[in-house]
Amino acid sequence: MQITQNVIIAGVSHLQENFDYSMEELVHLAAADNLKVVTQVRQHLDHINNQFYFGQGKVQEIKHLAQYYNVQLVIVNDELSPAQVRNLEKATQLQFLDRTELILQVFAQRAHSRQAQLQVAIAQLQYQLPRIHPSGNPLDQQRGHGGLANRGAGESQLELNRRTIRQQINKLQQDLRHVRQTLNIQSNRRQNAHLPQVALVGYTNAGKSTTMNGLLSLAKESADKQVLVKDQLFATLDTSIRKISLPQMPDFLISDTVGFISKLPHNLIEAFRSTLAEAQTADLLIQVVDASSSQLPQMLDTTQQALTAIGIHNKPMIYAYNKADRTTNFVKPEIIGNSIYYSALQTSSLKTLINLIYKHLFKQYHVIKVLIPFADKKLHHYIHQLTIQRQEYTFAGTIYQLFVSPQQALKLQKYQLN
Ligand SMILES: Nc1nc2c(ncn2[C@@H]2O[C@H](COP(=O)(O)OP(=O)(O)OP(=O)(O)O)[C@@H](O)[C@H]2O)c(=O)[nH]1
Ligand SMILES: [Mg+2]
Repeated sequence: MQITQNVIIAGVSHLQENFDYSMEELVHLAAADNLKVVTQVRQHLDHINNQFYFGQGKVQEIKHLAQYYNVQLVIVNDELSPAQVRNLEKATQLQFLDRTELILQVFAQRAHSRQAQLQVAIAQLQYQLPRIHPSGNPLDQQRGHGGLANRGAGESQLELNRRTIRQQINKLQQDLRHVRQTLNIQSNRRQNAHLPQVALVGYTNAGKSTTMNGLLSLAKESADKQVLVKDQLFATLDTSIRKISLPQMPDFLISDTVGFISKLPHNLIEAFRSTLAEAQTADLLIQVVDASSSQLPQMLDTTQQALTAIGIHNKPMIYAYNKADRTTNFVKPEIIGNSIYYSALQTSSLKTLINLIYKHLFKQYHVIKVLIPFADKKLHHYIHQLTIQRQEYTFAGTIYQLFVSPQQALKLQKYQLN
């Protein structure tokens, strides 16, 4: 059973776009970390207070509310400076967690594979590195050096701790490289290196994994190929790659990966760079967006920013506006240019989506007919690696109807019928 701790969330609406939504999102993030929000504190400030982040009066209000609700933990909807955390904790005798740290904790909880665990651990240590302090830091306490009185000794202790953390990061990075070398993902990709690759990307909880599963069931893949779907933030942390094989069409690979969220910690994007590598090498991205969300423009923006941060520019993209069934008047899927309006829970939607994918991936492909003499075994073998739509035996040999790329067509030019 999960243990739930009660918390207060607090935010300053200073120049923060979509403040209300980001506070709502913070409630979900807290829930994802088994924390229950009992009340919210909001403040409008023109300037953030350097010392306390909030104004002094608000700090006292938080302290009193915490007493009233019997709460020990406050989550702040922003990244705080190490000094702000210290000052807030000293002034209130409460514990403060910022949004970045909360996201890191959620990731740490969700990380099941060794790769994800290592990636999160690295991001957490990188986050801690500039934040450790000679007094009151967890490493000091572990070593029994809490609250060093001597300033000189404190500084050297601080350096020692920083060095220890850096060494830990290096060690974890080594382990990570080792884990990646032995990962299935890579061997899967190597085996299928010749296949075109599609990557699902987008905001967390948009329905990427549901879309992946829908496409897999269209391809009649067995249930064990399905990926995890859950109505929670960051259900997926690892990348899964699957092959989609439908009759009479060329195969392609599809990958499902971790989702984005606004103010996703930079360290985390860095740490998850290799998990997101599939998106970098993909021939086509499908950006899944929750069409039923009032925050749609911000979600598109956040995804765009995250893609830019991992160095993805100008990649062909299908905008997949999912959960259309939750919007009014939705009956069937609709394609407008590079966008599809659909529901990942509806078979006709998935068929339309897969056709759109084929149109993008195989736009250079066309249908040809070739006549191959029976005796040419090597050529028959080659043809059977291509997409055969029909075949017919005649006295002169086998006639194949093929769906081929320009290069494949060139190889078969002299066997082509009319
Ligand atoms: N009504 C409706 N619900 C959907 C649709 N697609 C997905 N969902 C639900 O939305 C929730 C999130 O779906 P996921 O597929 O796990 O979303 P995701 O984008 O993979 O999320 P993360 O892995 O957490 O980033 C689940 O409860 C799904 O059942 C849809 O078309 N319509
Ligand atoms: Mg998912």
